[in-house]
Amino acid sequence: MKKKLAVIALTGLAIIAIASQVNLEDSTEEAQIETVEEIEDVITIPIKAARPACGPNSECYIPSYHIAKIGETVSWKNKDSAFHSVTSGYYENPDGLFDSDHLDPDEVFSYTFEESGMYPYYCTLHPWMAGQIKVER
Ligand SMILES: [Cu+2]
Repeated sequence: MKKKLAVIALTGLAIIAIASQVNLEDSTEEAQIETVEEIEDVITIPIKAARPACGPNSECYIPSYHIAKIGETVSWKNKDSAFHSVTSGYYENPDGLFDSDHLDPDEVFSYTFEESGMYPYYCTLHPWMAGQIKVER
């Protein structure tokens, strides 16, 4: 009788173990899909971009170099808890093409590039934040 109970208990544990494993795999897959979509569509201003050594590889816009096609709309999302901007030109030398002004946390700025060329941009609040968009035919 004791043996039978033990077998039942073990079977129960095995089912629970299998069930929880399946759940784990499902949620991991979903998380990966979301991450890939975000990287492809949006340039990210990472957490702590307000500090000089921001982001992995010291990138303050991720990616800091992006190649777009003519007519493509590029979006930037501020994932930091501080204000930032996406302003065309170089620090203290804006060229007037586009300017997000101060982006709140989680706010998105988008700009559509109509001509080929190199487009440098920066953050008006943090001199170390800079990126480039290359627009091709
Ligand atoms: Cu900034």
